[in-house]
Amino acid sequence: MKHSVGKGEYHEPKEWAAGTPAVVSSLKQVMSTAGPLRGTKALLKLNQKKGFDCPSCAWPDPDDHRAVTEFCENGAKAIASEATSRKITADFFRQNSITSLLEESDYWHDQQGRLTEPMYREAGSDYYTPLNWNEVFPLIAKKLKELEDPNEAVFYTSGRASNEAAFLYQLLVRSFGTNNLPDCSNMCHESSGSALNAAIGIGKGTVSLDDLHQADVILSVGQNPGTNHPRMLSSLETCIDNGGEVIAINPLKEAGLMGFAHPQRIKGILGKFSPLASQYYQVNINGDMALFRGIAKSLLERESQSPGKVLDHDFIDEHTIGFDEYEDQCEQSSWAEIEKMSGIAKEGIEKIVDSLLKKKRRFITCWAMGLTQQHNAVDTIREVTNVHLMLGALGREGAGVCPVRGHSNVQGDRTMGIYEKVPESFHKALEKAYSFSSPREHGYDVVDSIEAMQQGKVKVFMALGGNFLQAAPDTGYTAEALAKCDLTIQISTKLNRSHLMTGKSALILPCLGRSETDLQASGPQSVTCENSMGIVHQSEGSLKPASSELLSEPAIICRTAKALFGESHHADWSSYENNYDEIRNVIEKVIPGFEDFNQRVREPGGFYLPNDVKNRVWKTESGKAHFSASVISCFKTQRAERLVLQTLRSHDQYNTTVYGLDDRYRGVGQERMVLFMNPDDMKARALAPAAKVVVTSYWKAEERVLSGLHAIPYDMPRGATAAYFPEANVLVPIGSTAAISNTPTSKAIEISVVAADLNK
Ligand SMILES: Nc1nc2c(c(=O)[nH]1)N[C@H]1C(S)=C(S)[C@@H](COP(=O)(O)OP(=O)(O)OC[C@H]3O[C@@H](n4cnc5c(=O)[nH]c(N)nc54)[C@H](O)[C@@H]3O)O[C@H]1N2
Ligand SMILES: Nc1nc2c(c(=O)[nH]1)N[C@H]1C(S)=C(S)[C@@H](COP(=O)(O)OP(=O)(O)OC[C@H]3O[C@@H](n4cnc5c(=O)[nH]c(N)nc54)[C@H](O)[C@@H]3O)O[C@H]1N2
Ligand SMILES: [Mo]
Repeated sequence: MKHSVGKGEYHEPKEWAAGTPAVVSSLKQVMSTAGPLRGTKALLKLNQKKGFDCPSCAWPDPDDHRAVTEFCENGAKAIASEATSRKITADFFRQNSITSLLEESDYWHDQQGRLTEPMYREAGSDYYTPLNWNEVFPLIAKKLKELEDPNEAVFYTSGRASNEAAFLYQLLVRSFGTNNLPDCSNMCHESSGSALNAAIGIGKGTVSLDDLHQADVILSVGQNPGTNHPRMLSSLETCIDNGGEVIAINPLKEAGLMGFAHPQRIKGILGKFSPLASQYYQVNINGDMALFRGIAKSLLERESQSPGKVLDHDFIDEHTIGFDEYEDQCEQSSWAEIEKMSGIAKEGIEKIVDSLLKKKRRFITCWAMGLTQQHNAVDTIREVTNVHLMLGALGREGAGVCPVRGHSNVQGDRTMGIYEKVPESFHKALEKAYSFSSPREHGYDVVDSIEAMQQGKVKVFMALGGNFLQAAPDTGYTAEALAKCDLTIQISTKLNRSHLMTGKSALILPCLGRSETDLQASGPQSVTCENSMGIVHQSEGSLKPASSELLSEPAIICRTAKALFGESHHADWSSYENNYDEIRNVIEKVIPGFEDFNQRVREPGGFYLPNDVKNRVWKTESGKAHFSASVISCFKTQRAERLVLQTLRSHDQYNTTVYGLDDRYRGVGQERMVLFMNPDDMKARALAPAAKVVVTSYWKAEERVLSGLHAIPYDMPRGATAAYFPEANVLVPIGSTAAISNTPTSKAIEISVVAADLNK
């Protein structure tokens, strides 16, 4: 049954993902935006061994085979958005003032097409006017040179930048004298990096696709793969075909975790789906640490009943420290507390443990933003790791931890040194390759950058991709912060709100996308990326660039550097711009694991970076893996009657880029201003289905308000609510960040909800 909500409608959510509807939806999008010729050409090159890397998610390609259609619905949509035949020219900016563009939606912005020429907003003007590239770089250099201190500039990166662009960018920034290199990771998997580095000595996942296929159990926790990593569904299906089991832990029943119709198999095309998760636990928001503590407690109880038979004592003795403290901590956590925090009964937790112990104890935990964007995210991920350590489920076939990355090269950007606090070894290696002294003072992350801008400490803000304003928490506060900068510079492919809420003056520098031919003095260039599983591979675009004015990201960085540092500098920027092999030659010198980079990356499929955990080598201070003995916690509202809001992605968006207004799997069409609520929570507030509501968020003594959302009933735990990112970002308090990682807590915000007519 369909019901209206706002300008759209909602109905029962779906119980399986992909299949023919996914193919139809993606083809429709590609044909209507990129057109049949450009669109088909793009799709045929997507994720092929001699093609370009999908700019959507970081899920790996199969090692052994590539189907002609090695893409998913959402990859196709990402390509359609990039390869669109629509264009934004100088005329567009002549006709539309910045104020008028701000009135339009994010969806409308994306629909306008590709940016095609550099544009400048002079201080005091409400319009962008064209600026020749020859004037762009001296202008940036002048502004940077005028700063009293290099730390007055901030250089943001979004995770689509290639390894080559990222390496050059951090070299430019460190040569200039600062570590102010915030990135989207600060809002994304920073908590995973912080937790895993401390626990096992590497901030990345430890498994390959083969491991997922061999696992007895895959736990999918706090992620929505049907929308955000659709190609992961075929790995889940393969695991099940091989006799494995998938267990889902998520407050929402996500279609892509319940069933999958493989769009490349006859069965799937006919709409027959395979069930995926055999157990589904609708955990409370942020109840995961308690749930994993419950798993650990059950393992310990079973061990005491059958000593020596449950835990992997050899592994614990040889490879770990801190087990005794952890055991004590587990004893102190009561079942009552565990059940209350997680919202899952002991019987459910026991059932998970039965599955973990059933076969060879090969299990993999996959997670994404449901775990990382929480106050206790680092503790939670350490708790997950504790369970792996108890069963020795790390560094062996079919077992390990798998933070499922977001942006297609967000992991690679970190490997390349996009990090506000790179380790000393990185600075030393950089100094060995170039005669300069790399600055050691830690830089600002995303939240620190916003605070520094608010305090007037930042004069120039440059962004290599992304949409800082809409991605960051507390939209109003971030907008004010950006407005305090003298100059904001956005290197972008598509128009977004960060081009419109700017510093006093602003530059838009349009660049090539992944799918386009990148022609430099030495010929066509390829770049490289690292996926979620540490495989470095090549990506070469082949579409005609959207405009002859576009420069590549490496070219923009090299020309900025030349204007800033002059021709004689410790780095040979011209050679890097002319031939990206030269960039790879220096990456090889600076970053471990890239030996014979140019040669190895040209082999089909690329190469794996070394991952010591796979060999049970722990690069921690002690040389062992570390248990973490924290008191269990769960986000609690200050007032009992308040609710917890998580902000999440719909099916028709890529982060802040809104491709369409539907969220097909959750049954919502043509309306994004919705608030998913438990039906009883709606009744308790006398909210009729689709009622217009006013939401207030609370942080310490601060309040933030968003009106215009419509509440709809949804199957989720009492007390939990959900709304879409980025519309709901105005409610995410700037001060509310995860301990240690400083990641905004976009999945746990205290709110109250009242009917809009009551609020008058
Ligand atoms: N098509 C598409 N693909 C994408 C993206 C996109 O926007 N569109 N974004 C990319 C990026 S950068 C990233 S980081 C990833 C994001 O991938 P996800 O992390 O899957 O993205 P979210 O929509 O934030 O979904 C969070 C999931 O966590 C669940 N969740 C929320 N709170 C909790 C909790 O407390 N516990 C548990 N167990 N679950 C919880 C939500 O119900 C939801 O299913 O996807 C990447 N891929
Ligand atoms: N409330 C809330 N906030 C969140 C999240 C959440 O779940 N809830 N998720 C967080 C997460 S996980 C992330 S990763 C961040 C994402 O933060 P960002 O990475 O900053 O945002 P994106 O929306 O991915 O950036 C889209 C823009 O990138 C540009 N772009 C696209 N392709 C290219 C390219 O090839 N080169 C260049 N130079 N530019 C390009 C386009 O202009 C486009 O408008 O948002 C975070 N914010
Ligand atoms: Mo992300």
